[in-house]
Amino acid sequence: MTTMPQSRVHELHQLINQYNHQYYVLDEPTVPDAEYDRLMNELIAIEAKHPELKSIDSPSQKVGGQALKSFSQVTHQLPMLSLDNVFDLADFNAFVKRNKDRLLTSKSLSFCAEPKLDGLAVSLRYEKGMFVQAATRGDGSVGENITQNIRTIKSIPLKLQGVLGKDYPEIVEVRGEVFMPKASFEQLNEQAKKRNEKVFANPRNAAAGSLRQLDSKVTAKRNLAFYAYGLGFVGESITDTEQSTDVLAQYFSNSHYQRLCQIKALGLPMCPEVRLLASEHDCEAFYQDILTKREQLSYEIDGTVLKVDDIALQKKLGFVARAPRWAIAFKFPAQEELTVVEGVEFQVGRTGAITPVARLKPVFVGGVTVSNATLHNQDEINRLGLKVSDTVIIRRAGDVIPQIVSVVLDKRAENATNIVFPATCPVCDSKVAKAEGEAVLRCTAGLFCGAQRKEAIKHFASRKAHDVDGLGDKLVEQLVDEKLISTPVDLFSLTEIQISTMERMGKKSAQNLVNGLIQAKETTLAKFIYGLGIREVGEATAANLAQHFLTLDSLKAADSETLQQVDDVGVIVAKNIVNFFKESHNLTIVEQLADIMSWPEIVAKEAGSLPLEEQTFVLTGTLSQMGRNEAKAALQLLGAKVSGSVSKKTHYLVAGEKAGSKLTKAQDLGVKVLTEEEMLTLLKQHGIDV
Ligand code: 5U1
Repeated sequence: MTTMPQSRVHELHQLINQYNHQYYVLDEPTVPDAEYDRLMNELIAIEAKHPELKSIDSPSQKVGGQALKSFSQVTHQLPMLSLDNVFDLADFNAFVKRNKDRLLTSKSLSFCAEPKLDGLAVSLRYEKGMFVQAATRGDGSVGENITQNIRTIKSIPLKLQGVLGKDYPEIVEVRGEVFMPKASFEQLNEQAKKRNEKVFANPRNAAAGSLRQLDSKVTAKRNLAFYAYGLGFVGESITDTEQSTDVLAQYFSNSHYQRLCQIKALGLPMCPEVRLLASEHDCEAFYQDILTKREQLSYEIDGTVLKVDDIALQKKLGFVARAPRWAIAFKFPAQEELTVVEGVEFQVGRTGAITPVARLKPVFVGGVTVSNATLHNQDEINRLGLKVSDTVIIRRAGDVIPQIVSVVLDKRAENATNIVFPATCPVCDSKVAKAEGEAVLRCTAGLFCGAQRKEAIKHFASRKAHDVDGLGDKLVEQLVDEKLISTPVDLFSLTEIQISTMERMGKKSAQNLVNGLIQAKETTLAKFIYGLGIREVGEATAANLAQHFLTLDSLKAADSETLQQVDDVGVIVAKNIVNFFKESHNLTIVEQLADIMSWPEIVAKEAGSLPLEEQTFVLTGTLSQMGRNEAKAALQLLGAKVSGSVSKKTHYLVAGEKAGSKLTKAQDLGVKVLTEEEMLTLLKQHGIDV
């Protein structure tokens, strides 16, 4: 029996709407993406063949339609309000006191507490349950008609759930925030960078840019999301113009929190972090809790919103200018600030990379004072269009290193000067060069360059390499400057007397260092390889190389093809390894070190003998009981592959604290997520006790 196209279209509407609702509103996807795509493609194909079956509420309408010439204007039936801000507890308490005084009460107030999303406020209008119009806030009275664009947002239903006249009246306006999830923002900017296009400074700008598209097909590709935060105009009949309190009371609860739950039941997404708090005394804990979770959330927020929950009290409290008296935004400390680039210095790293570093007028941002920011390379400077003396937006979020987001061109000083890269190495004056296809300029002198020599020795002595006790960065710098050492080999002939002549080095610390060096002589082949500091050979790659080649001699002799048989080693890493061992002075150092140091013989593993073989792990977030690299090495010891990015091939994501976009992606792909504890248990089960 063949199904009639009409009934199949009906069936597809129901299925796709149901899957959208499960995915976006309930956060419980029930079918894989591929199945969803198949159904959507089937619907699009039927509609193309039978245009008469294409209705305004078809889920296929979410792919965008005809481009507009301009946005028309929409007058809001009820004004779209904004919020007053507070930044500390004293001001929040003053807000509560003002409200209690006004209400002539000393009783506690219950609050609806919400994260404050960093997006754009919009008003969505449903008539007889059908989505008919969406508008931006604009000036609060008149906004722009962005209906076509909002239609493309997958989580916004084109039809309300429930029964007209029972669950909702003829007119329902829902207000909320359109935003771009962090992962989508990062992906969008990655693509823009690859195409040499302008990147967005933050998810809010990306969301705004995506909503202001006249061509809704562009918006449809942007993966925007929406969380409702309240009701706008609600009317019994399409012709109603005045807000009736009776209609509101007939259909909706007298608690703001419950109203949000009702909006959710109508099919619109509600932020899962929203809470009903019994008293104003719980608001600070909510603020702190959300602040702690901030980095882990898949969307950007800049504070919390606290609303007197009782609608009757809201009505009594009323409004001042454009903001309600009954709600306040309790904002987090700013993560973005303005400052001035006072100069640019160039640092030379271990691999000779010359990195421009902006010296900033010190500024307090994200909870700390920032006075430097890396500019990465020439491409980044070009992308920013940065000059010395420019006013810039600096961003510091969580533990991430501060970044210059953009230049404020309106504030450009007349004396702003171009940033010029040095023609020779700023440390050793040797030639500098840029390898083909690389954005980084490098000093070509290798270990003849003082800066590279220092960095190479610091790397050799670092915790993840030979962990030389008592040899800090400052001491390495002094020893090199005093010409007592120029390669890691020289470390092993330092005497206590020589060491004790260095600043702040007494007899005891000199003895400690000599002992530390004696201990460092006993190592493993993996650490030995890692300690050489070959470009892009990290701990994991070094461990894989050791396990594959078993001896230093076979690694030294390996050609590019052989090297590429090793996990994690691609063309570039293989080339770096071959080039490293081609350099005669590198070879001399490696041979001298190999004479001084020793490591146990490695026994070749039998295929299939390791418990986590064929299992791919990704580690993300901060692990509290061990470093990420330690965890990686432990998993690799059990045969696991540890990759840097989540894909369909990932078996497990280990999510530490403040896990971000990788966690979201893993959840989207249905990858199993392990906590740090679960990973430790797994390691323990296989004999690795941390
Ligand atoms: N989460 C949230 N954001 N936000 C913004 N709630 C909320 N409420 C708002 C606004 C402007 O206004 C209502 C208090 C009317």
